[in-house]
Amino acid sequence: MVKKHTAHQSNAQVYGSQDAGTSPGGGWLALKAVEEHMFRQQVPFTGNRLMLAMNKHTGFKCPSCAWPDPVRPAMAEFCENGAKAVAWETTRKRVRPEFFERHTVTELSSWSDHELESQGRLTHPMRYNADTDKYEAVDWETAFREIGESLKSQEDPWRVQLYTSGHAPNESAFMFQLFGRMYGINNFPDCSNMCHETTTVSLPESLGVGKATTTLDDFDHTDAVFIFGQNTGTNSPRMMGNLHELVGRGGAVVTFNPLREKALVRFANPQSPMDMLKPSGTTISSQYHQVRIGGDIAAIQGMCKVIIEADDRAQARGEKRVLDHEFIEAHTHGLEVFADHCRALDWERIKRHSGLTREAIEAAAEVYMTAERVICCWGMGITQQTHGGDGVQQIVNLLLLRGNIGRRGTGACPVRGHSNVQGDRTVGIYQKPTEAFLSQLDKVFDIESPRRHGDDVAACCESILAGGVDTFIGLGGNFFRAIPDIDRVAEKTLNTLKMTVQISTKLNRSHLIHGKKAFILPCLARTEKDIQAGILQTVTLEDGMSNVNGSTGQIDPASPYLKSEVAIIAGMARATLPPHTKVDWEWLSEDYARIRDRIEAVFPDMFKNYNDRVGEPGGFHLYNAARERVWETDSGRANFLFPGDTLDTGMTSPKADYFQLITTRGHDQFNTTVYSLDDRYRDVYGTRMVVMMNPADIERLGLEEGNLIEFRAVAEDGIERHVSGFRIMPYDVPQGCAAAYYPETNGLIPIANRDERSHTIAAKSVPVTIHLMDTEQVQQQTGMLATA
Ligand SMILES: Nc1nc2c(c(=O)[nH]1)N[C@H]1C(S)=C(S)[C@@H](COP(=O)(O)OP(=O)(O)OC[C@H]3O[C@@H](n4cnc5c(=O)[nH]c(N)nc54)[C@H](O)[C@@H]3O)O[C@H]1N2
Ligand SMILES: Nc1nc2c(c(=O)[nH]1)N[C@H]1C(S)=C(S)[C@@H](COP(=O)(O)OP(=O)(O)OC[C@H]3O[C@@H](n4cnc5c(=O)[nH]c(N)nc54)[C@H](O)[C@@H]3O)O[C@H]1N2
Ligand SMILES: [Mo]
Repeated sequence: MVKKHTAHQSNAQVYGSQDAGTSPGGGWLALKAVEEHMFRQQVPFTGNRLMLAMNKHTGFKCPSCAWPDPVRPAMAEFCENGAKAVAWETTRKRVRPEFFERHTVTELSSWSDHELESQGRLTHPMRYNADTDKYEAVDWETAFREIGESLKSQEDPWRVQLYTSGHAPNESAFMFQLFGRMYGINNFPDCSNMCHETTTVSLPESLGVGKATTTLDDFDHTDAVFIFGQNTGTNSPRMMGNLHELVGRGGAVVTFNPLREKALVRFANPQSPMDMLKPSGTTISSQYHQVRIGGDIAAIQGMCKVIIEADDRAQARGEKRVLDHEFIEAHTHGLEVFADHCRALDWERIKRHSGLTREAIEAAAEVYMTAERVICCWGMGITQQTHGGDGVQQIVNLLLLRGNIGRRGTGACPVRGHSNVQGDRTVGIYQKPTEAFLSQLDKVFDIESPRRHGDDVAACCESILAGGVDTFIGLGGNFFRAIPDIDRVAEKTLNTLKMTVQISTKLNRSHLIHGKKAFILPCLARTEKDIQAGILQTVTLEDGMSNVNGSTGQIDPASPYLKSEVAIIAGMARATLPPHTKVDWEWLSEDYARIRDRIEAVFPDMFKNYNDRVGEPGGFHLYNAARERVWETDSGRANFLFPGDTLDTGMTSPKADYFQLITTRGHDQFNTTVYSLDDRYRDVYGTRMVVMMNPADIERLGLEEGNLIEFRAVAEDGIERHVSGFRIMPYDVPQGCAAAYYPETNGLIPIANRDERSHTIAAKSVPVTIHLMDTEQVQQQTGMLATA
């Protein structure tokens, strides 16, 4: 157990900040929000009944985040934001062909993302007509035939891009990659390239695996959880239950985040009657460190310095050592070099780059040293950084110091985003496939997959800009809203792409940023019954801790004209690939168990007895070598890694003339899907056009609360990027840092602003300057807002 330490005893110790509002995260407001969102989507009754089937063995998996379910779920195993996602998906509202008759694409382009998606579910396949500038209904066979003809006429297949959003289950993702490889490409940009790709690339260098080494059981047995750059209360609210429980049994939560995220400060668990009676909920973070943007590397190395020096002292005095030397000797490589680097670090530099005091870093290190078992979690605050991979590897270094990997109650826990983003990669959505995978795929299907590596999101965007893309097919998601440099890429897409195809459930921006030919192919959603050849189908998903589970839709489809993702991919593949190929797409799509058999054939160890095991309650867990202390790295050991000049994190000092901007999610959104304009956890209501700034910075720039400002990106490529109309909101954020919402700010982010190794877009440190809008601009803007 954790020894009592001062920070912990004082209940909540906050470094560098005043207190955050009085209402906790969660609580009655969370229950009220669930009701409201269901009511707005006109699903009060079916919604409630449906919710009981969520995350249950025979039910459907939540369409929201990738946090795992307990093996024995509660009566109602869902959270506020999962309920919002279900309400949004099961809405009674519909976008029928008549809707498109009434609105041209040009007109729809002036609508906000919220307005577009809130029209409801798509009902018919649609084809763009350039003469009328409208989408018109088309039958499925015609759509498939024309898509097939267009793909067949493509001289260079590499000018085609196949995008996957992490919502797609294993079965669709596997079919999609098979289609792409048989077509002859490895261009598989996916949402992960904007998300945890940083982890996928850097974690294996350290540990040999790219996935979490934890399971939920470890959360039940840990003493302390460190959370770096992950907004738990909004983005994986069910994890709040695990943190709440940990705090209840005397464990510690230590948070590093420039913003004081409300639920990580205090939380009232809606599943706990005791909590709901307390006006302020339960204190979650015993320490909350408001690190500067990109300052985690410095903060963690500072902690490592404290821990290593404490170990040096213990050695000198002949006392019990602080580091787990037994583990280090048996399992790791590179400690000495790393330890020397940390010992030599200068506190002034650590403080300047982390934005934290030495006392704060020492207090965090104290919790780490006294806890027997520690888990470290991280999210987009770490991965979406120009030195994101280094950040991930410093977290691993911290864990390795005391053998906090591969032991019950410990581990590295990247908190993944989309509900199947991890599974999509597992089954082959990858632009850099290994030879082992390709040769097995080729053997199973008797095909010849291309070996040349393909494009990720950054490369795909650059290729569009360079005129290198003719066709874009999106399996879910909202590519043309989620990407960086959105304005430039959109303009080029509209002018140069020959065809865009979007497989979607709801109307979004990516339908409006289209090629000369364009199709919207509406698909079944996860909550809906997917019946093929008379049989109700189950799909499978891998959560963020490698548990593979089945998901079976429960309600009738939003429209009789919808097809499943699998059937749509099969339809396109049949129409595109030569008829003599050996894959019987129709046969596969008639029974998804056949697809799972093929997945098992390609990955015989990982997916052994796939169809049998997926029927078991709780599904099955995929083997994770690092969890077993087997290190599949070049050195055959877990590596302590750090960059040469570690603390050069691209941080500006508070006096420098530009800011680092965080682009982040509000509480009422799922990525580019905006449920409402409120962000209850940050006290923002009725608008998303705000910039959160430190009061001293506002004053320094001669600005005032409520002023309308323009962001201008700072970039070396000489291209001007700006977005305007954001109101200044004084906020508890370190100086030199600012925060605004994604995707409203995506036009500001240069594609080159990305993690060096993985190319993950650095959406959490966008260099910008902030300017007061002049009267003319304000008039234009408010005019625009009034008409929008
Ligand atoms: N309800 C809901 N759930 C979701 C999503 C959603 O949009 N809505 N999206 C899903 C997806 S795809 C993903 S990837 C996840 C995203 O979940 P998160 O990883 O939580 O992503 P963000 O909301 O972008 O917030 C990142 C956090 O990092 C902090 N941060 C920014 N810069 C830094 C830094 O330099 N250091 C540190 N330590 N912190 C920093 C921000 O203040 C913020 O609290 O959630 C998933 N779940
Ligand atoms: N500036 C900035 N940019 C970012 C981020 C950031 O933090 N800041 N975050 C990045 C991250 S982490 C991610 S993951 C990406 C997200 O990028 P995407 O995954 O591309 O975007 P989403 O907003 O999740 O996609 C929403 C759309 O998915 C479709 N959809 C919903 N359910 C289904 C379904 O069951 N099947 C199909 N076929 N379609 C469905 C709907 O039409 C909906 O409009 O954005 C990235 N972009
Ligand atoms: Mo994500």
